[in-house]
Amino acid sequence: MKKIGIIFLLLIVVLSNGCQNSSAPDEFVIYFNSFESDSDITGWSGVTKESMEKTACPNGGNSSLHISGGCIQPAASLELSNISEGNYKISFWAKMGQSSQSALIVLAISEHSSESDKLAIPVTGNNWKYYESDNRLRVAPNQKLQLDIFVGGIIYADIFLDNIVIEK
Ligand SMILES: [Ca+2]
Repeated sequence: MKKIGIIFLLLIVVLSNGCQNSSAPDEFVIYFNSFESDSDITGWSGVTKESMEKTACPNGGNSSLHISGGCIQPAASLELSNISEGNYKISFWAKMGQSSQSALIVLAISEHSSESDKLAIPVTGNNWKYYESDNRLRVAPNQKLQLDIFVGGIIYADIFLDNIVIEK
């Protein structure tokens, strides 16, 4: 019985060490949105409660954000303040309303237009697909992040977005 007890204790030590290692991630999520309730559009401009649609990406709950546009300005935007300095990346699920359409999802430093200060991810196709930025965006102290959804140019287009994650 004693041996079993010691083995059991060793097992607990090994398991708890493993837990300690995995509970110290160097990345953390600063923004997540699956657009499941009316309050999820808080902070967004160009978006209303009617922008929520009852379609979702895999493991994305029941609804998503549906944005349409036909303008070269962003159809919808979100500004994030109180961002600590660091390197940020973005991921999300998206699909276009029609297969011929496309959109551009841009994560940028607010009030900045330099190409190096943004992550731009083109979205194509009308099936749900996972998108992730290849690079990270460097945010200096006191800078704000802005997420812009460009959809449609001269021609009208619409996009569905779900499970947006911005992480450091
Ligand atoms: Ca959702």
